[in-house]
Amino acid sequence: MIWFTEYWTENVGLTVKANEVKRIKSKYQEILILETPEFGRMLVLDGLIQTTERDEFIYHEMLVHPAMLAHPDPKRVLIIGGGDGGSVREALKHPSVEEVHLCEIDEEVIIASEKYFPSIAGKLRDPKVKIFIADGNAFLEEKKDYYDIIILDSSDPVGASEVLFTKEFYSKVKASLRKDGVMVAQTESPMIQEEYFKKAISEIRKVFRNFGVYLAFIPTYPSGMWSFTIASEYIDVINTKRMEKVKELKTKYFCDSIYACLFTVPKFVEDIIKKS
Ligand code: SPD
Repeated sequence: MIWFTEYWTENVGLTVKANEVKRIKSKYQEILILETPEFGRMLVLDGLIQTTERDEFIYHEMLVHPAMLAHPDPKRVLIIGGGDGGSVREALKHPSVEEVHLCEIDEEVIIASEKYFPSIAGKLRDPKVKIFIADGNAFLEEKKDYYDIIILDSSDPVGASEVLFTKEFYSKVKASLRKDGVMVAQTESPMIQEEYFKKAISEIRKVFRNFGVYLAFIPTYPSGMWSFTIASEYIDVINTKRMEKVKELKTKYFCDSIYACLFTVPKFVEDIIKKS
C-alpha cells in the first residue's frame, strides 16, 4: 500500500492509503486508478481526484438533476467532460430524454472507466448515448441552437480545462442551447478555491440573464464544500422547481428537502457571489 496525497493548496491536502491498480499516460494526462479502503476505487487525473466509488453519487446527482428539472421537457442533453459516465447515468434517469451526447477529449478516460468503474460507467453504451471524442470548445462550434441541457462536468480550471471557465466558452454554450435551454457547471470550492469560484461566477453572469449557485458536500473534493452553477437565458432557474418530479428519481443524495432549499448558501458564499 502507498499513501496518496492530493494537494489542495501548498499547505493542505487529502491523504488516503491505497493500492495502485493502474497508471496510464494518455495523450492528455496521467490517469491513475487507486483502490482505497475508505472510498473504494478512485479515479485521479494529473494528481487530482475526480471520482470515487463511495461518494461519486453526490457529485453526479447534484450536478445533473437540478438542471434537468429546471427545463420543462429536456430531450437533448450534452455533457462536456464526464468521461467516467456518472453524469450520463443520472441524465438517463429522466424519461423525457431522447439523446445524450458525451463530449470527452480523452478516450483513455472512457476506456479506463468502463474497465475499472462499471457502477459509474455502466450506462455509456445505452442506445440513447452518443460519444464524441473531441475538444468541448471546438465541438460546440458545430452544434448551434440544439441542446435543451448542457452539463459541464469538467476537471479543475488548469491546463486544457481552463478555457471551459471563460466568458467566451460560456457564450458558445449559450449559442448551442435552444431558447429555453439550461446550462449547469461544476464551479469549484468557495472555501478553498475562492479565486476559481469567483472567476467562474463572474464569467457566467456576463453571459446568462439568470443564474443560481448551490452547494453539496463531497468528502474527496478540496475542503468538501463544492459548488455548482446553473444558468439560463430564459428560464428563471432559481424560482423554477418541479418538486413533484423528484420522487420519480432514484437517488441517494438529491431529495425534495435539498431541492426545496437548493440555493440556500452560507453568508460568506453569498457575499462572494455578490462581489463576483
Ligand atoms: N477537484 C476535482 C473536481 C472534479 C470535478 N469533475 C469530476 C468529474 C467527475 N465526473
